[in-house]
Amino acid sequence: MQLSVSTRAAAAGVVAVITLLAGGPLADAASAPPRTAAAPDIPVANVKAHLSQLQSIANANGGNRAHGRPGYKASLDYVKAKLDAAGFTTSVQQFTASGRTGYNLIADWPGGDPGRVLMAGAHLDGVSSGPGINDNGSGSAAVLETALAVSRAQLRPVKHLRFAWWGAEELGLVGSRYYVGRLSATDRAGIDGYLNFDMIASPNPGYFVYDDDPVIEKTFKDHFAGLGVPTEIETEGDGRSDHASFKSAGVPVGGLFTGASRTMTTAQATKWGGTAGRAFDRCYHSSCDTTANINDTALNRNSDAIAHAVWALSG
Ligand code: DTR
Ligand code: ZN
Ligand code: ZN
Repeated sequence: MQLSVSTRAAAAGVVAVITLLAGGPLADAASAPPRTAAAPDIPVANVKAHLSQLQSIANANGGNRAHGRPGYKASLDYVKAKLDAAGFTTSVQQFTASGRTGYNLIADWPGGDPGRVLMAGAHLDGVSSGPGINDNGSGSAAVLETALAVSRAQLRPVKHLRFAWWGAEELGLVGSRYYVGRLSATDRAGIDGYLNFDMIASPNPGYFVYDDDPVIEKTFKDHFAGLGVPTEIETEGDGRSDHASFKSAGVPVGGLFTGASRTMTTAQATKWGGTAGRAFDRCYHSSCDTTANINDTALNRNSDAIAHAVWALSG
């Protein structure tokens, strides 16, 4: 049957649509994720499941996950197993602190430019007085779930992605300092940025953004602004978490924080809906830092912000 020109054009359009829907070559081109595809939502239920595992580990190991105690190595083994199963290349770096063996866990996502590394990390140890679920199970679990999301997406960023879980932060940033101290000058220069997440689900949460590097800071601030969540600059003290050693080595750093023992002001409570005059985390470094010491909204928002930054900054 002879078709007119306009009918052929219409038919071609229909074929193209069918091809696209059928996953033909057009679909391949159209469905291939662009390099800067938006980050996926991080299921907060998954993050909370990791926190439950860390709580169980503490319960089974004297109530804590502190450096040099069984609960720390059990925490590391849990995180490592998840990453190995998801296709990461993991390595465990040993060091000694206060006469006890400590461990850093490093997980590399295969691919990307080895000379342009984006890192995201959190300290995995807690204090000896409690299970350390907000400090810092929250950062550890959110970084873990972000790494698993990279695997689920089979992300192929321009930069090489490396995730890290530090030991002995509570003894004085020991594990991260050990890692940075053993980097060659070339490896150090090859780290484009380090993102740190230490206490990101405090029960009376503030939304604080590190202001060390303007590009990283803007990435987080714009993300929260898009959600209508006001943020403040983290001012509780430079050098008080694992980004400090990277910053000292000249690596651009950034991160998120929901507050520790300082009290929330009236202005902050108006801004964030918290409780003025109450500490951001009343269980900071205490036995009550359990899975009950977590604000789910803050955990959810910050987990999604971490994924957004990893996707956006890894190109
Ligand atoms: N040093 C962290 C808690 C902490 C206190 N101030 C800040 C500022 C930025 C990040 C973390 C912190 C700890 O006790 O693990
Ligand atoms: Zn702490
Ligand atoms: Zn901490």
